[in-house]
Amino acid sequence: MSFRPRYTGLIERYRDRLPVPDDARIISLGEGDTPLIQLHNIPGLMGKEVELYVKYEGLNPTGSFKDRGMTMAVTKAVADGARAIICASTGNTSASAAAYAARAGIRAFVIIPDGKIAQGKLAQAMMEGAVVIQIRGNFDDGMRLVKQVAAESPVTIVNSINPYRLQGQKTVAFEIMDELGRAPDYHCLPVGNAGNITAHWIGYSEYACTGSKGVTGACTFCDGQCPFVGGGAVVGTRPKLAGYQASGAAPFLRGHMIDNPETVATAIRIGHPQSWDFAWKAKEESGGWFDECSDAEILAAQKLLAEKEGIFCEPASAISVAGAMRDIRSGRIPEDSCVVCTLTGHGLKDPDTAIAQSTAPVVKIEAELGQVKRAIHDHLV
Ligand code: AN7
Repeated sequence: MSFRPRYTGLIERYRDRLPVPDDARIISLGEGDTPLIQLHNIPGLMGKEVELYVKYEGLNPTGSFKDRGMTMAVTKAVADGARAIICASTGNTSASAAAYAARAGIRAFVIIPDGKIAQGKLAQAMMEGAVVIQIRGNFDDGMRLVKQVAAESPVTIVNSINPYRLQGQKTVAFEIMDELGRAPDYHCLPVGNAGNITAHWIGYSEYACTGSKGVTGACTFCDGQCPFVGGGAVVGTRPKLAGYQASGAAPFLRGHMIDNPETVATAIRIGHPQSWDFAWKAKEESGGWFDECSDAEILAAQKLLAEKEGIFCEPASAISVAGAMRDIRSGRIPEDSCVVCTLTGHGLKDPDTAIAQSTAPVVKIEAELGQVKRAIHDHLV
C-alpha cells in the first residue's frame, strides 16, 4: 500500500509561484486540484474530432473557482491584520468570501443584488455567517459602493480588483499545464467581471516563461504585478483564449460598458467589468476572441453537459461549452484541436433554474409495485 501526501490547498502546492509571506497563516479549505475531465460523448454528437476537456471548478470547496482567489486574498488580508473583508457579488464571490472569513475568524460583508442571486449562493453566505447586504441595484452598483466604503472604513476588498485574487486564480492554468503536459490550443471560458480570463492568461504566461518547476523568470503580461518581475521571455506555448458573454450582458461585444445587464446566468449579469483593459490584452495577446451566447444556448449547453456527460454546472459556466461547441461546429476551432473549457461553478448553486428548464420525465405514482414496474417499462431505453 502506498500513501500520497494529504493535499492542503493551492498555496502550499504552488507556494514558490505565489506572493505569500513566509510566516503567513495560510487560510485554506483545500481548494484547487480540480478534475480535468475529457468529454467522451459531446464531440461525437457534433461529429467532430476534438480533444475536449472541462476543468470542473465547481468541485472547489464552496463550489466555484472563486476559492482559488479567496485563499490568497484572505491569507494576505489576515497577514496584514485585517479584521473584516468586503465584496460585491453576483453570488459566488460572496459564498467564497463568507467561507474563508469564517475559517480565518474575521467578518465578511457581502453586497448582493436583491433577488438576483441563485438560492444556493445565498444559502452559503448566510450559513457561513456573512453580513448579507442586499441592494436594490445590480452587481455594478454594488462594486461602486464597495470601492467607496472601503476607502473610508477598515474593510479589505476581496473582489478581483484585489491583485491577490488573480494570483490565486492563475493556478488553474498551472494545473492544466501540469496535467496535459502541454498548453491546450484553445481555452474557452465565461467572462463577467473579466478577472478570471485575466488570471488564466497570467497563469499560462507565467508557466510559459517559468516552466513546470517554477524557475524564477518573468512573463511580459502583467507589467510587474506578478512575483516574477525581472524581464523574462515567453518561451512556451499558450492557448488562444475564447471569452463568452451572455447576449444581454456583453460589454466586450458591444465595445463599451452597459448599464442594465440581463441574463438567466446571474453569475455573469455584469455590465461594467473591472478587468476591462486586462481582458482585452489577454484576448489580443493570445490571438483569441470574445463572442456572445443567448440564454437559450446557455441553458441548452448546461442540459447537454448534464444529460450526456453527467456533469452538472451552473448556467454561467455552461456558456464556455455553448461557445466552444458553436465554434467547433463552425470550424473556427479546427478539428484535432485540444480544447479546455472552464466550468466555473457547480450546478447545485442554482437549483431553481435547473428545475425550471428540466424536461426530465418525472413520474408520480402510488407506492405500489405494479406502478413502479410500469414506469420502468415505459422508460427503458
Ligand atoms: C460561475 O461572484 O462576479 O469574469 O461576484 O460566478 O472573473 O467575473 C462571479 C463571476 C463565471 C465570471 N462563472 O468570472 C461574483 C462574480 C461563474 C461566476 C464568472 C462568475 P469573472
